[in-house]
Amino acid sequence: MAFNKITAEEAAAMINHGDTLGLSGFTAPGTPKSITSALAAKAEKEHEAGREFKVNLFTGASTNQWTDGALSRANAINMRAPYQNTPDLRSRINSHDAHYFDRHLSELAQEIRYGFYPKIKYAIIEVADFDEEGNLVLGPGVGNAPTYAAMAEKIFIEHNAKLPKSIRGMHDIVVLQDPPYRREIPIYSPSDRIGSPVLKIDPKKVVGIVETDSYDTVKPFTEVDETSTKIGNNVVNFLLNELRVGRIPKNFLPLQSGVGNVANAVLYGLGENDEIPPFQMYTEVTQESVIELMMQGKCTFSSTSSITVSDQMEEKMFANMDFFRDKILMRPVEISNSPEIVRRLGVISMNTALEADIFGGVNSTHVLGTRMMNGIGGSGDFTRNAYISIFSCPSLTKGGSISNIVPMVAHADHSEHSVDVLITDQGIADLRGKDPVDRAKVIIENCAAPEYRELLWDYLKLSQKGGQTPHTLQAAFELHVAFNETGDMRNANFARYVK
Ligand code: 0RQ
Repeated sequence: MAFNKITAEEAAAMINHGDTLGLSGFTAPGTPKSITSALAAKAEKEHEAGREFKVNLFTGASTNQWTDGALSRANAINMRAPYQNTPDLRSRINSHDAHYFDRHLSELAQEIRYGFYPKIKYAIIEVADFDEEGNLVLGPGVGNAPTYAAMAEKIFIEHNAKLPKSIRGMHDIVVLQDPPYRREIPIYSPSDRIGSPVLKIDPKKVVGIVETDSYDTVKPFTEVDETSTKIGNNVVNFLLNELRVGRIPKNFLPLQSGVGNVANAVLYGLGENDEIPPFQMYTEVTQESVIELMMQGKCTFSSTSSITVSDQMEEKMFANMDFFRDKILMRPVEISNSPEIVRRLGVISMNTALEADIFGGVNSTHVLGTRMMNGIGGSGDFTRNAYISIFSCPSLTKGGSISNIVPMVAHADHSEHSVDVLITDQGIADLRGKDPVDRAKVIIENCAAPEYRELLWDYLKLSQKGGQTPHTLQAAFELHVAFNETGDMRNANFARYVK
């Protein structure tokens, strides 16, 4: 059965207002590039003609400029899950044009199968290769592609000429059985394979295949700044100490790492340290620093849902697939982020907070408590189940007018029950085994910036009669209120609450 070759515009013409789309990929890699931009152009025309046009969009995580970027500029997104990081979509979400629900990444696929959300009309799957029996070789990002392909009424394929056929063998594709038939996931080491190298789809569902030819345009890596280097060094020192005293086994444990500057600084720091043995990753995103550590022999394996690297690095990797084929396995996000596996393997999680409170609560998502930044992503999947869960962030933001250590987080993503260690450029707060007041003392002393320590001590003193977790509720957001009113948290004043 030969698939119909169609243009992106022909595909977009078939998609109607109100349809629900499920896209392959995880971050930019593996995400379709052409049908979504044609759809954005169609939406703009529909809007000019005075007609409503929006689609529901389900992905693996964040996407690319041709998807969240183009569709949100065209105001063509209605429902959106589970994660995003695009400025245009962020504005649409915060102005309620797009209805975003921010989910733990490991959970969305099963919830789609459970029937919690609208039915997927079209899956759009990017491939490196395919045959007409419906065996698809995915690109450098999987996300929820297997579930979307299985649940969708119809499928569009985007065949990207930039992707080498030799990527075949780097995927481990499986769709879990749902309760009451779910069994254990038989992964006992990051490199264990449990599925197929190809995504098998029903060829009868394929409406058409669109040819594309583009890298993922992930921003090239920027130099690690001074604050990130300090945070990175503190994380490395913490892990080294755990290793020395035997709380981390001698051959180390698999690592999960968030993305961005701090994550890169940590990974480079681990790479440079001779006392840290070569390690494996069980993570959701494999970024540039990990690839470099692989080439140096310091990272020996990465289980992931995507390879998120710059175009230059993609080109280098694609020319060298034989080297990487036995070092990376890309999985659906319900496996890469599976709580069961994270707990079993003893994964050490390392994620970034926007702000943390003096008791160990973490806000990963909402700037000053109300404006969505990106989403919880996989941070909860890993944090809640980690062997040791680490959160890090700079102690200060916006030139010191914001302290990232506050009395009470203005939005709670990770509670103190899940956060083991908090690390900033100032130092390390090991929260394990400490009651709330002792956590507060170590966080204020070791993690807050010096210019905020007095204020935070003032808050703790003010609240000392306030129960096991001593808060003064009317003053808990004094720092946030001071920022909103004066543009600087340093103008907070707890004296006015003293009776
Ligand atoms: O604002 O863009 O205006 O400069 O927030 O902050 O310091 O650039 O931090 O890029 O490392 O992102 C938590 C958002 C950190 C990210 C978060 C302002 C700051 C800046 C961004 P500007 P930075 P990073 C793996 C795991 C959740 C998902 C996750 C994230 C902007 O790590 O999305 O962990 N995490 N996934 O100025 C007000 C504060 C602030 C603040 C920073 N306290 N108050 N603004 N900012 N702190 C990946 C996946 O799941 C796919």
